[in-house]
Amino acid sequence: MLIRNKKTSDCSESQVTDEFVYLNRRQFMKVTSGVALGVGGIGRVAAALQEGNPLSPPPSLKPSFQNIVETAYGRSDKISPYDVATSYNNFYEFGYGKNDPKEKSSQLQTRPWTISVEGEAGKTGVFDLDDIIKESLLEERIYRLRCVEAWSMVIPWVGVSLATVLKRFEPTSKAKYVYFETLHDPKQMPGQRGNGLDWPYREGLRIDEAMNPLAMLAVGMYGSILPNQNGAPVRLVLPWKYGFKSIKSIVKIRFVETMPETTWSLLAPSEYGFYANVNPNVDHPRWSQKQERRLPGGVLFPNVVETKMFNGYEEEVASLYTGMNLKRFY
Ligand SMILES: Nc1nc2c(c(=O)[nH]1)N[C@H]1C(S)=C(S)[C@@H](COP(=O)(O)O)O[C@H]1N2
Ligand SMILES: [Mo]
Repeated sequence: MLIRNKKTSDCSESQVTDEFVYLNRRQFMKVTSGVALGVGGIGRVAAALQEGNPLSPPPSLKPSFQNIVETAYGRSDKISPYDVATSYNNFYEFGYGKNDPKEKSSQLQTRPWTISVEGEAGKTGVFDLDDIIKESLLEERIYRLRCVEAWSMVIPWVGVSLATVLKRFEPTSKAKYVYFETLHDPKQMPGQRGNGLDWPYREGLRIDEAMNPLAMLAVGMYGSILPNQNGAPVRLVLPWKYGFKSIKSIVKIRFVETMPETTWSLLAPSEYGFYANVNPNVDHPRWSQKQERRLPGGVLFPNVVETKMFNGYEEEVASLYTGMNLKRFY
């Protein structure tokens, strides 16, 4: 995603395409000439491919969860390698490069971790994460993650249905939306020290979207705890929406009556809407959303796939948007 830098002129070209070309050139060099390059971004993808798609977290992380309930979600999708999902990230609190989150997030303190629950609900207050999400209720769901930048991955998440958690706070009839906030701590999050986004990172959902069974609060992936770069210790996963809605490292949940302001729609309202449903028929103003690169992929095998309406979850979520003009409410 592009960060608008007010001090320099706006990017003239599609930076998405530029980055694609740039990363693939690096991978091409690696594959064809064997030149030792700094491993990072797609370089890691190539490395993962050569090592035979390691799908598991490193042994040091295992075992971390017992008795995760398997679900039917995504059983037919080919899972992205663990190394790719944990080294090609967007988590701007740790920098704007795809490898920054992995390289700069290792010091993030994820325990104890509290979430402040506020607003239109019967039970509000500050809760410990381990009291909100009981390990005995964890399930695994394999979901496609489609970034607005036109790449995607398939990730086996570990977590619980968002609705189950939200209902326990007893939202009132005034709770029409729910708002989420990421930790704001420039000491731990170097990306928050400079210019960039207007911190803290903020997201929101209509309450019926939040209560849809697909919406998930994840605390793990690949059978193990969430790596910091993927939003430890707890994040949203909303597979029918562009990745930026899936807010990481959540510290606040607020039930509200009116549509909350969200980071990306505040920054560039003509480019990033509140709904941000994956939609191949609504292009981003600067690039097409008809296709996506399913990672890993390279210059020889770019692995481009057609983007599906609601990222292929139409059956589960289309009824949320009946009668809505999805070109207008993008
Ligand atoms: N707090 C926070 N949450 C965030 C982001 C971020 O920069 N900060 N990036 C978003 C974007 S653009 C995407 S695509 C996904 C990426 O999740 P992943 O790195 O686990 O693949 O996280 C989303 N959640
Ligand atoms: Mo994204």
